[in-house]
Amino acid sequence: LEPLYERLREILPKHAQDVKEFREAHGGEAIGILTVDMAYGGMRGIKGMVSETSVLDADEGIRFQGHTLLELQETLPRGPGGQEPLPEGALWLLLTGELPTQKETTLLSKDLARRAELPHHVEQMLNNFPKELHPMAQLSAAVTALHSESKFAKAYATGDTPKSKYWELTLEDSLDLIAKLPVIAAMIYNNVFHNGRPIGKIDPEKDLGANFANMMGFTDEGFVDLLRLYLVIHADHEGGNVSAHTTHLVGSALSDPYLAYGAALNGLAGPLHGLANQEVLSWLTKIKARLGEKNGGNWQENLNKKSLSDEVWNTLNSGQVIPGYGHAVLRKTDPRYTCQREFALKHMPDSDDFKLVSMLYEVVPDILLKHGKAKNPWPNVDAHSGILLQHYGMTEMNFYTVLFGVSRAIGVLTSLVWSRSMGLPLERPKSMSTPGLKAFVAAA
Ligand code: FAM
Repeated sequence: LEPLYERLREILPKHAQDVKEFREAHGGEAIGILTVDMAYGGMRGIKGMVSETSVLDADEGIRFQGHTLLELQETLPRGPGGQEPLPEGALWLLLTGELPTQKETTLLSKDLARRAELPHHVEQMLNNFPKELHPMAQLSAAVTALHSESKFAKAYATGDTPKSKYWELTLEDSLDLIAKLPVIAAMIYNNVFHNGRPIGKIDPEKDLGANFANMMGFTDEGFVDLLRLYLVIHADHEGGNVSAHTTHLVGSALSDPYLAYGAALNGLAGPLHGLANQEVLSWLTKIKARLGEKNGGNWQENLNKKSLSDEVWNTLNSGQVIPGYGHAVLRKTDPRYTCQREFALKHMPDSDDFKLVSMLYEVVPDILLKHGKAKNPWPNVDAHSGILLQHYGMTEMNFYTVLFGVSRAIGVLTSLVWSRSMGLPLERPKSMSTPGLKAFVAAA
């Protein structure tokens, strides 16, 4: 992987120097105001951290190193026989800021295949977990246990590793982890849902998405391509979301990438973050059951805007959120939703589940606007992903967030490499108590 390292040895130190000069010239300039509501309100709108890999625009959605997802679907190298971009290409782009060639992407695919093997103790641990333990808890435990492999932690412990070497060691661990995640995920999938069926061997000639699909027992080209797309669009969503911010925060203590990402996965497992994709599917399943209740299970016959509106209102009136809708930053339809909708229009236009999701898209935003709480009534990434997986036979919904977890590593770990290259310090914002805030406001 020398060409990638060579490129990064040019790019990252230059960027760190640029940041140094920028801070020297403008370090004291104000970039926003803070209000009492922001302190209580989950820090929404506070520009309080730097993340170089991607930026989220409220209307337009995410850009990876300046490129929209739509552009990336056109420009990133594709897998053999596929139409969707390769996650390895997104990884190269997020790391370097440059679009990779097909050759560079293939180089990365081969390198990741070489790094994929798990240590025996992690395999053993995964095989010993009870099937009832949620797949996300299994994933985060296994990632944390991979700490035994950390090159960063080993080098740091010697006491004579200069700070200038931190980013390379972080990158080594990050590539190892990104390569091992599909293997861990496939083992969890096969153990929990397929009686411990062996995952087979990684094929060094295949890309990450194809190997991942094959290890879980899927060979359909359509599924392989969907998985590639899935792994690209979930990879990064700027720095403030729970999984990215956790990686950044824990990594800022110089905990190695395995410890930092293990922590992030515990945040991704929450229903307001990554677990929403599982929640959407169980919500859709309940809606279908109710629509089919008086109809011998034939829910399709009762599917209309009126019956769906009633279901949406029922959910809201019982005090629950509509999973897959709303966002802390976005104020329009998530382009990650649109990518998946386009995929469905191409590959499964006649699917009943797709009709259901499409009709919800017509119904939910108006209802959320009438309900008057959510600042964003539009769908996010999680509103769509489940039914695509169902279509290809991956029906086990409590596994879905694990796929998100395999993908999210690509963005947040590359961001961690950038952070180490810039020498960003321990993150430690100031917190206040309510009496302290009241006194501050009274004195102002
Ligand atoms: N359904 C019903 N109420 C909603 C809602 C939704 N989909 N989205 C927001 N609200 C409510 C929210 O609960 C809050 O109510 P309270 O004042 O009673 O606490 C109010 O509207 C204002 O919230 P907001 O400012 O619009 O949203 P937040 O920034 O606080 O939260 C989300 C953002 C994503 C947590 C929220 O929209 C939500 O709970 N959505 C459903 C869960 C979901 O889809 N999460 C996945 C997000 C996704 F992009 C990801 O991380 N993978």
